[in-house]
Amino acid sequence: MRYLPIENQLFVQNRQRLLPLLKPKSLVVVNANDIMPTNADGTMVFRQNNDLFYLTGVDQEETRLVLFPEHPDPKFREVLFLRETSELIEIWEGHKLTKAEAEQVTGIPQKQVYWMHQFEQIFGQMVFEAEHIYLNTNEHTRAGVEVETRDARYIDAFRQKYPLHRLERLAPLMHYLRAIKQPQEIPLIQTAIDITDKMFRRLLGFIKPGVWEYEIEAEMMHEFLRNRSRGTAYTPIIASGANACVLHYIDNSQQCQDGDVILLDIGAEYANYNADMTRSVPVNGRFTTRQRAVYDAVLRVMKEATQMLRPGNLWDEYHREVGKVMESELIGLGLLDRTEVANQDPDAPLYKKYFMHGTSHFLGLDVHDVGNKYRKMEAGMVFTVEPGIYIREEKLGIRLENNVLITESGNIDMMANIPLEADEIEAMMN
Ligand SMILES: [Mn+2]
Repeated sequence: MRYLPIENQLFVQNRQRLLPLLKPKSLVVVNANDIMPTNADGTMVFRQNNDLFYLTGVDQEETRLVLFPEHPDPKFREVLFLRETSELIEIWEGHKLTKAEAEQVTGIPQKQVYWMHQFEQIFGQMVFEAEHIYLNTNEHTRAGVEVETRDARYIDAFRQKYPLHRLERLAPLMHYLRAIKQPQEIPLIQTAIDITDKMFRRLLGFIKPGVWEYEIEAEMMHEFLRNRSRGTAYTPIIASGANACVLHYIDNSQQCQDGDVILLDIGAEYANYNADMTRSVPVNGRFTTRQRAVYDAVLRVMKEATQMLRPGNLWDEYHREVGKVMESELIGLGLLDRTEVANQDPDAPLYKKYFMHGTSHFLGLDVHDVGNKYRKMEAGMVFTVEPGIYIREEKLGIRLENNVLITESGNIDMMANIPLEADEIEAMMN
């Protein structure tokens, strides 16, 4: 792996934290992701299943974890299955985990690590002792499930073979655990953020009238890759001028014009963890009076929203409160009328014309990380805070986004080091 080794204590603890959430006599099966195809014999870069990674640290395809904490025989309480390597695989694909290495990565004793072709034989000694079988599905609220995952195929195969076992959903338990970041996860997210910081400082010295958005993307990639990152956490948005009003603009194909503001929604990946940053900077190094007014309005909303990310607060209420702050800023900018706002339909507030997305989402192994929005905010949760104002008639879109760790007493801005104030941005560009 490109990233530095992670102490296996994290994965040992994650498995231990799952156990009290299971019903009595439960067995859990978690599968790796597939290597996704492109065309012909082409494949995408492998991306591990985040739940499997969270419970094992194994970053390799064709891996399966089985947990059965109450199995009478201790050697069946944690079992890992790996792809068995061969000379052919060594020559064509390179090194795969040995059992000893798997123990090092996961903390599962190597006598409980098997090759995948032994699965049925070992699993047969486990499954009939279990009452409840927890299997994994993608329960992300925004997932468009078009592809059948390895987990989904496994559920079908399991049902065929063991039709009378009671199936349970693992996903809500994983969402519950993963929402609260463990102390060892914070430095991994922080590393992704620090790499993003380096990248942004580099871009501030590079952006000027005439550069193309894709040239900025190339600079970004250079900085990420030389810092042990696999690359971007998500498809980057590098959107100058009117492009910034297209919320998911990813073409990055236009030339940056003198007088435009460019919106950069870019985050690095590190060790499967993600940063999610947005900055909006003037292409020529100086905001116009109007651009600066909109910039400072977004920044004030961001600062007020950040104050509200604290233990005990509820997601929906938080978003309503941020909406009110945004409303008054939009009135101040002359974009909304005070009387019309007073008479608006509360279910369709007028501010949505200029700020049409949410302010925050969970962040972690997924960029839009798993977590339940009806759960009160708690120490250990990591959120983005990302207000924006998009004025299509002015070809101006400004969004600012930081990543915030909730603590017992409030929160820590994990992006506090990344330039944010307009004066600082301008100084660094000139
Ligand atoms: Mn975001």
